[in-house]
Amino acid sequence: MSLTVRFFCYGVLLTSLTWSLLLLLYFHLSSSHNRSSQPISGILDRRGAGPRAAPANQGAEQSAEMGMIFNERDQEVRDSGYHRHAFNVLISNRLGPHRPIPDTRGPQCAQQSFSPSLPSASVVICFFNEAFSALLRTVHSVLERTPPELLHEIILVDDHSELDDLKGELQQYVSSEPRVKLVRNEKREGLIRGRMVGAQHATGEVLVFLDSHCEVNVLWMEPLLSLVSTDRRTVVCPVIDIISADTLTYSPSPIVRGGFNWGLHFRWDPVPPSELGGATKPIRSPTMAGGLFAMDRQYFHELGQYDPGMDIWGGENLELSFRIWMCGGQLLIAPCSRVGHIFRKRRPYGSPGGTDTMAHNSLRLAHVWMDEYKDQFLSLRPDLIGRSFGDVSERVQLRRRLQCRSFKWFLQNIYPEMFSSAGQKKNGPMVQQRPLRRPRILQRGQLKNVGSGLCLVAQGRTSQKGGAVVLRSCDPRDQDQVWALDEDGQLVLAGLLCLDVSEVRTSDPPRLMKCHGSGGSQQWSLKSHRLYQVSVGQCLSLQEPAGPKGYVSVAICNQSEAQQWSLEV
Ligand code: LR7
Ligand code: MN
Repeated sequence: MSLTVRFFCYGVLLTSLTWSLLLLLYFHLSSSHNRSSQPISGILDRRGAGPRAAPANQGAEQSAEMGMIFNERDQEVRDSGYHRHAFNVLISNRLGPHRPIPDTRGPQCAQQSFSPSLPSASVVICFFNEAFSALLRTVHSVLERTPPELLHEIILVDDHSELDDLKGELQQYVSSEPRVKLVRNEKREGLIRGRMVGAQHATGEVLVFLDSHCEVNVLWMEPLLSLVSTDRRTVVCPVIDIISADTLTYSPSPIVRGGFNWGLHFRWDPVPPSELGGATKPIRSPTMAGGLFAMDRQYFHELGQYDPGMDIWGGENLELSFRIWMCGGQLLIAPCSRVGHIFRKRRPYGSPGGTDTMAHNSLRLAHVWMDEYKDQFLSLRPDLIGRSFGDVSERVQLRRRLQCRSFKWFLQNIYPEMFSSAGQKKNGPMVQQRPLRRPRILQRGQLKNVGSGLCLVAQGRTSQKGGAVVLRSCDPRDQDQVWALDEDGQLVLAGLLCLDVSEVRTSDPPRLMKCHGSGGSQQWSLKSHRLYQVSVGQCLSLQEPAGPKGYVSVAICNQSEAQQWSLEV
């Protein structure tokens, strides 16, 4: 080895050592900081590691680099977390049980006042194999953001989970917190019978159901209880804010209401102008998403709880929604009550025996509640005609006993959208709707790798979806070498496609994909010349040893020149 090369190697070694030490120190500090339950963004900013300036919302904005991978252990937590839970458990663990979240309510909500004598609530959270940190954050957000006099208890129903930390560690936690009770199912029941078990144990006046990966926002409980106490046959949902599965960032949802299609999939619909009252006025909703709502406890029982013949997951939300409206109640969304929910791209668990419980449950609800309209469902699902769905006679009797109205009445009076063309077209499964917005471009230019002096370009055609990217000699006149970095962290090549990584197979090289606008796999942060991939937790790097092909990959972040990039004209 020549002297210069040796010096260079020592230099790199020294720099990376210093860097690793600094990172170690920073994470040690930020985790002890976390335990003392102050906002983590504070320390990131102070230590100069925070990617953005202190945000307007009281430092609630979370660091984009929260998911950075430092070693194999981090990688393992992240990868097994995605596998088991379908979200970024590494970030969830680092966030810990408390974190500040932005107040996403409309400005007028601050002016709302509530009766001093609201009823008290039993919060029921049913879970199966939930990530412990997410479950704990759900519970803590309730404990910390609900006035003690309104929180009668929290009932956790363990639906026969298999994960170790949900056994001993959870038990220990619960025995230290008198307001939290834990009930364990002896066998897997599914979320529907699971919630019924929770309701059976509850003694508060109002039941409030939550999924096990939620975070409730400021003054979330008051609007729910206030509406239920005014009319005990009113069932109330909060607005469900979005917690990103990849970055755990909390962001507001637009105000939409619940609908469904003839495939009996839930969907979000725009609120018709006739239903819009004002920023704080509740909105009538034909259906609920299912997981998050408040209901008078006695009324829950009078109305027939849930259909105990429904298994594991799916359909119970439409069944309860139809039942509420058709049998004399109403379903509202309180725009000033906000609860975040982790939206995953897939459900991380199956059902015992692998049955399609959504189909089974939908058949039951169609036969009990939809009268002649069940044919609309069956004509879309001819595969289900003749499939057995168990005995529904008790539910039919319930409908008779409660003297409920017809499904036709429900459609005509509560969900007239179903008859409009818009209502009939969309038959796909539930999609998560986001407001349309064109993100602002922050920076534009060639993306030059400092180590090699080469520029990042498409390997094949710039417009080819799924195409790889490679390093080639820079040509400032070539429009196909121009990248734009926008405020959502998207890196868009030639105004066409976005630089994207596979969240599941992180070792796959990055590629060009249609821009999806929901962060995660397309969210990058360019800081100190490093291009950090937010959901993978690693940095864009020239593949070493640098071969003539100019391949790039994402790798554990370091200070080497292979990971130094500049975006400039
Ligand atoms: O076998 C099971 N046992 C359980 O205890 C399966 C699930 N569960 C638990 C699970 O841990 C979670 O806490 O039940 C809860 C809901 O399950 P998820 O989170 O897998 O459901 P989801 O969020 O994908 O689906 C929505 O639709 C479901 C239909 O059955 C339920 O009604 C969910 O509560 C509901 N979630 C929401 O409404 C949150 C907002 C989603 C939207 C839009
Ligand atoms: Mn959920």
